[in-house]
Amino acid sequence: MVLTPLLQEAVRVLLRNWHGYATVPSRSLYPHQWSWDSAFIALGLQHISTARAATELLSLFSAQWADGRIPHIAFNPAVPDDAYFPGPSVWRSSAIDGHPPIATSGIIQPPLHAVAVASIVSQIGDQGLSFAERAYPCLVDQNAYIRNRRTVDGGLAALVHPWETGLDNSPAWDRPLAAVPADLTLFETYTRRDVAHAGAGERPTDEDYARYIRLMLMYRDHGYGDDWVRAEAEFLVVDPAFNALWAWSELALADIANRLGRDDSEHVVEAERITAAMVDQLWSEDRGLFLARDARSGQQLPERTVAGLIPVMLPGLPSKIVDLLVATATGEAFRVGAPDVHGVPSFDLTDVRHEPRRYWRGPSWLNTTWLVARGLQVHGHKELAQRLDDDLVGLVAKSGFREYFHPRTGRGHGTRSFSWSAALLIHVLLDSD
Ligand code: 2M8
Repeated sequence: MVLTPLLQEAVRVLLRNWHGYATVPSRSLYPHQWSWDSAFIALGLQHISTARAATELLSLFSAQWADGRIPHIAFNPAVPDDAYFPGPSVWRSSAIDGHPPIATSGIIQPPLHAVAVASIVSQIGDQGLSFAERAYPCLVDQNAYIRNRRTVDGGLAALVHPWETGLDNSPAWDRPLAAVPADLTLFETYTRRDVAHAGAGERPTDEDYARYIRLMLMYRDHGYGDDWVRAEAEFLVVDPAFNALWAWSELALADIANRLGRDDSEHVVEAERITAAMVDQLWSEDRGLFLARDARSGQQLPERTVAGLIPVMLPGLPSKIVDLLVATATGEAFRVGAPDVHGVPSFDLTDVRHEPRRYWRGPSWLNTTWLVARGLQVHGHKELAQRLDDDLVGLVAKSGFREYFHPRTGRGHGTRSFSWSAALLIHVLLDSD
């Protein structure tokens, strides 16, 4: 296969960020293994080496807790404790019964891993079955943890920390976070490391960080207990993107079960159940997309964010909802497909809080752009999906493998040589599905 210079550079980014058994999102800003990053990374890695893509995911699964949770960070023991904040000495996972052999965080991230495993298994064919046999029980336990330990009334999963959503400082979390005290004296004890690697104007604020640290310390000090957190946490939200990815992962599990000659029916039923609950509880006809919900107050959170478009990937959605989602995606809030907008902006372009350079408050990210594109494809909107794939390639061609991009100018922001930007470029250009 002849690789274009852009593909060659993407491969180089992934090779440089590989640390022996997994890939760091970025050598400087994120020097450990992150959960949902590894799923995106494996989708790209499989085109370079299916064995390496399988190793990426199996490494993460070796950090799974006895209760089934796959932690959002698996720390690399070779990296100094203070290279990333909060590091292993702050999370203290080794104090927990059933902790894995390496240090980890104690929260989770969106469960995209079954989708990555199913993709790799279909690429390898029958020789992939031994990988599928190893991965399947880990994935089943991951989803059982979400269902048994994280659902709230109505049966959808609730998240206990903005980091669990993956869209950390999304404006959708502003209201629920307002109930969490921001104690800036924390920074007399702790030092943020992120702002040494990316501009402070492109990262969450100190107030946000103080709240993030308070929430993690409280969960930690209650033994990462889910009965406590669902009853007492200061932050508890139901996120449409997380729940959609959970349903999608059940569909991927059905696919894997089929290949392994097992009964797939419980996965199919679970995907249908989650989809129906989302339509019932998170769909907003008025706003034309899915909205997050504050599980403590029961209030819908009105912000239009990319997380509300991501459920378009669910094949079981009523066609009227799909039509409205497409109208919202192409309308004034996101302007998908317009000549002067690149990718899917993470937040409503018309909202006064839109910040085109600040992290999850406006920039276009390649992972969420890719997810929306896949959803559009599922429902036959091939041209729009292709336009987003072209945007993804165009953003990298113009600005490099940046973490996120200004939605109007296409300029790159955040860290450089970012792994999922490289992996998804490879996947979009080389995937034959
Ligand atoms: C960002 O989140 C981490 C905390 O998990 C951070 O800001 O330090 C988010 O973009 C998240 O979605 C991503 O998984 C992580 C690593 O790329 O970085």
